Amino acid sequence: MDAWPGPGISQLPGRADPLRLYDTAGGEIRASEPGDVARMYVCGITPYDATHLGHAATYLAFDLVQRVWRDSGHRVHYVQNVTDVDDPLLERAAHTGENWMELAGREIALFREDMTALRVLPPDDYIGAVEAVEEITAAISSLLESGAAYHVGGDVYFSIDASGHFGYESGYDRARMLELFGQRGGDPAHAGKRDPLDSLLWRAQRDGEPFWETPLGPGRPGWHIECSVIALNRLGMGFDVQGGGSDLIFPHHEHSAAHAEALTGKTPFAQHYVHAGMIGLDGEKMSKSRGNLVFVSKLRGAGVDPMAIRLALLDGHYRADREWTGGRLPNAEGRLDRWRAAWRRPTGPAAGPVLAGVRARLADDLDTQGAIAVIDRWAEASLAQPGDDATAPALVAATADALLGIAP
Ligand code: 5CA
Ligand code: ZN
Repeated sequence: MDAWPGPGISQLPGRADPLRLYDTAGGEIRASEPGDVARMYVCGITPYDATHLGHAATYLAFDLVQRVWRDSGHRVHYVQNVTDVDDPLLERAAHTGENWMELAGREIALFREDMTALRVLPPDDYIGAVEAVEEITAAISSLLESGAAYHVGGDVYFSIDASGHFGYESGYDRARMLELFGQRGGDPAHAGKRDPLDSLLWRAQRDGEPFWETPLGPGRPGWHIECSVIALNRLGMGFDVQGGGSDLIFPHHEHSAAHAEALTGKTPFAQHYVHAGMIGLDGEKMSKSRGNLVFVSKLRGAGVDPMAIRLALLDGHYRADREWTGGRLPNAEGRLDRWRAAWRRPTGPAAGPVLAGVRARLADDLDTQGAIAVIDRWAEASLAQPGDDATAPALVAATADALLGIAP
């Protein structure tokens, strides 16, 4: 399906430092080492409600990954899915009486608008589960043939023993896995499974649910195999970054990796598993099921500058769970005003150290707060005592544009 239009990116002199990122599987910050083309997969939305600030924060983190890679001279192949058929979407549609495809279509359109307004670089391949049913069923057939998958009635399950590496991505112990599996869409107590942690690959047709006629029979794909196959078929094994929020560490990314590893006999699925922290409101994770949401589209509708939303979300480390509080937006608006006032001045203090400083901070596991502080110091100095460098305001504005995605 179509993604959204990409914002232009200012060209900067010189090159970024190599990007170092925290890898959940390794439990450490390590350099990403892409080839000419850096390859990234980021899990997309389940389109049953509008984009909230938690989603936005997660997509912004991976937007910065792409910006830093590009600044260090890589081309980027970026793939994102849309979980446009799955239980939460169907449940919401059943609840409101809306057709599930119409609901998904509307929310995807709104997501595109939000991403465009926030100047998030679009994926090269934006793929709905619905579009990928054929490639997913082919993969499931192959898992059945190799014995990595088995039938429970008409459904098909993945055996966690099949990849030989199950558990390395999250590093969680079995008790924690069981707990999270039950909370996050799994069915640990389902009768007939070989292991409670085995996950659904294919759900045979049920009354009132959408289905596809396939070689596996009528039914629809499970969740983890969707991301596994969409990523694998476009990026190949061993791609550079698999991304999403920390609520996807287990079971989603563990199973996606295990599926692909069982399919190909190769490991790892991704070089880095990168996870953004959860944005909370009033002490709880912002989530569609809890209903404690602040929507990007609502803020935009109220006339908030999307660049202030962006800056507010970047003013916190991407990996930290953090609260959205009332002060964040006014704070970001004030900062944006100061930056823009300094960019409008004919001269400013030298910008070279600002570019180097922002690059260094972002290369260090996306230290956006550090990067923002570098620009803050320059803007404050400029507003107090403009200096005499006539190229500086434009270069600092270009730095903020290219690396932080903030439009001048
Ligand atoms: N469609 C699946 C992924 S394949 C899914 O998780 N969709 S989602 O709409 O629920 O979430 C989209 C992305 O936003 C995921 O990466 C998820 O981890 C992230 N996310 C959800 N809630 C929050 C939150 N409160 N804070 C930060 N990120 C969040
Ligand atoms: Zn996913």
